[in-house]
Amino acid sequence: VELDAALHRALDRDELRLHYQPLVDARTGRVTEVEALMRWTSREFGPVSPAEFIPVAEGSALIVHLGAWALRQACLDTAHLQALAPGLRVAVNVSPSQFRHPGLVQAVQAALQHAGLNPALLTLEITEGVLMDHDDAIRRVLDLRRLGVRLAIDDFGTGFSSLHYLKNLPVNAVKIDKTFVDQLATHPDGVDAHIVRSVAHLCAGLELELTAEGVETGAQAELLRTMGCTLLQGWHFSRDLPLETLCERLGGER
Ligand code: G
Ligand code: G
Ligand code: MN
Ligand code: NA
Repeated sequence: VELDAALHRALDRDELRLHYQPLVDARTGRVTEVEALMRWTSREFGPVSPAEFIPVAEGSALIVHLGAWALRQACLDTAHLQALAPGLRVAVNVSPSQFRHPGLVQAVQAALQHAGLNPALLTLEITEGVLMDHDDAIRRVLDLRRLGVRLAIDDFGTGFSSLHYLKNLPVNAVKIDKTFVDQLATHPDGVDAHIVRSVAHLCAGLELELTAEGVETGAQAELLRTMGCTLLQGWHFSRDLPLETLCERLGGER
C-alpha cells in the first residue's frame, strides 16, 4: 500500500488522534490554550508524522476531511475540558488548501455548534503562506472572524509580507517561529533577540497576543517573558500530550 491509500482509510479505521500541547501564560505559567496536533499510527506504516502526511493529504480532497475531523474533535474535547479548566482555548492548524476550500467557514461553524463551544475559545492557526492568495484570503479571514473565532499567524517571520498581513487582516495573535527562539539564550544580543524584541513591541502596539514557539530551556523562557511574549510554548513547558494526560495536568493545576 502507498501512504496516501493508507491515509484514506485512516479516518474509517480510527487511526487518527489529536494530541494537545499547552501554551502557558508567560507571567502566571498557567495553561491558557492548547494546540491540537494530529497524530497518526498507521496499521501499515506505524507512527507517521503530520510533517509527512499533511503534505500528502494537501494533494487531494483528503485534507478537507482530515481538517474537518480535527476541528470537530478539538471542539468536542475543549468543550469537555471546560469543567476542568474554565476558559481554556484550543488552537487548530489550518493548511493552505483547507483554508482555500469554500466549505471551511461552514465546517468551523458546524464543529462549534456540534460541541456547543464558545467560538472565542477556538483559534485557527494559519501560516503566512496561506495568506499569499490575496483577495480571497481577506474575505475568508473576515468570514471566520465574523463567526467569533480567533486567528493566529503561525510560523511568523518565515514567510513573506508579514507586516502587510498585520496591517490588513484582523488577526488576534502571532506565533513567532522557533527558529527565532533557538539561539536566544546563547546569543542574547544577537539578531534573533533584536527581531523578537521588535515583534513584541509591534504586537503590543497592535494589541496582538504573541506566542513564542519551541521554547526548550528556562533561560529562553525568561528572556522571552522579559522581551514581551505573552504566551510560551515548547518542550520546556510540555510536549504534546494525549487528552488523558492533559486532563491530569490541568486537574493538578487547580
Ligand atoms: O506536531 P508536529 O511537530 O509533528 O507537526 C508537524 C507539522 O504538522 C507542523 O507544521 C504542524 O503545524 C502540522 N500539523 C500538525 N497537526 C496538524 C493538523 O491537524 N492540521 C494541519 N494542517 N497541520 C498540522
Ligand atoms: O508548524 P507548527 O508551529 O504548527 O508546528 C509545531 C511543531 O513544533 C509540532 O510538530 C510540535 O511537535 C513541534 N514542537 C513544539 N514544541 C517544540 C519544541 O520545544 N522543540 C521542538 N524541536 N519542536 C517543538
Ligand atoms: Mn501551529
Ligand atoms: Na508554528
